[in-house]
Amino acid sequence: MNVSSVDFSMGTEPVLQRGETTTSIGRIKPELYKQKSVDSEGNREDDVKICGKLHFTLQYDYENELLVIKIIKALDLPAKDFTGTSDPYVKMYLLPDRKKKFQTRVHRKTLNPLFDETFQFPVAYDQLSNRKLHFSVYDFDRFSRHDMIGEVILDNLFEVSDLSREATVWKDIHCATTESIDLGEIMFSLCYLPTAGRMTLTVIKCRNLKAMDITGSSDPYVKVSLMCEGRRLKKRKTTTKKNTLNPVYNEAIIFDIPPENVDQVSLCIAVMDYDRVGHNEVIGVCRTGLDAEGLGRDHWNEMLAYHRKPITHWHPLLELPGRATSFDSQGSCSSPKPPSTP
Ligand SMILES: [Ca+2]
Ligand SMILES: [Ca+2]
Repeated sequence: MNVSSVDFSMGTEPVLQRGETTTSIGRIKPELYKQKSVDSEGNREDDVKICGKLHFTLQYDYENELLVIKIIKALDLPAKDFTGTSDPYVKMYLLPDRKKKFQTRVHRKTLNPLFDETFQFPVAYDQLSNRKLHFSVYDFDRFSRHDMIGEVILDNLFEVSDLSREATVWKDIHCATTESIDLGEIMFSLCYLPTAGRMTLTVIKCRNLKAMDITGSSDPYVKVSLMCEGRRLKKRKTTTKKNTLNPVYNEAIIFDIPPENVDQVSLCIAVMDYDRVGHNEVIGVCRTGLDAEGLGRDHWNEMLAYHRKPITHWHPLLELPGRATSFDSQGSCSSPKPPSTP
């Protein structure tokens, strides 16, 4: 298809068609999504499964005001790939700040990776007691979403020592659960009216969004792009909700898409953090359309199968694909073995 010849003649009302919203909201099926915060709060401790161990050291550099973390290795990770192995790497935050993130190189085909990498978080000593160290262990996959294997959270940085000397730490890795989706989730409905050639996406709400600001919160808005063969045809956004990780929108976004074009387009949905100063940043993205993966594709198909009915689902937010690509192209995956350490 020749993209430039497509004329989708988009609707001009970007947000909040009152009638639309009410209809969409009225038809949310509770069985399609679970209120996790309610269901799983009580017995969380008992439910924690262990999937390996993480070995690292901690030390505070008083002179330069840096928390120095050396990730040494992980042991006994679970296999995430068909080959019976995994391609692990570790991501790290010093919560509540999530703008600064470090990650190790990827180690191919091993369940006992030797990382041996050192990272430094700039932080004043008197702030350390307010911060938590968060490690998440991932399995790299070249062609799909990277699976989260598990996580380690160090609530109290002084748990092991006063950090004036290098402290060695071994921690159990807690298996990833739906609670550990680390960028958050978005709920939206899709509804297609073939006779009118109109698609309505209603952004309902988000939950457990990643905090992007030093306050431990974000100022989220949702940007929706109508894509066709890699090109953005149209862009719409919701209002911004200040200082929240669980924003509620209930805002409808309408695209005019003739039935003959519905197979050629997809939607890229990005949850963004608004910043008064500097660039707004992407918290996470998800896609829906025939060429999307998994739930993104299923949701689109469901919309096409049930015309005129708003179909609602929660979607996990993923990292911007560009980041995974750039980190792949650094060559971190090309060597089959980690560099030998003397
Ligand atoms: Ca893998
Ligand atoms: Ca912000």
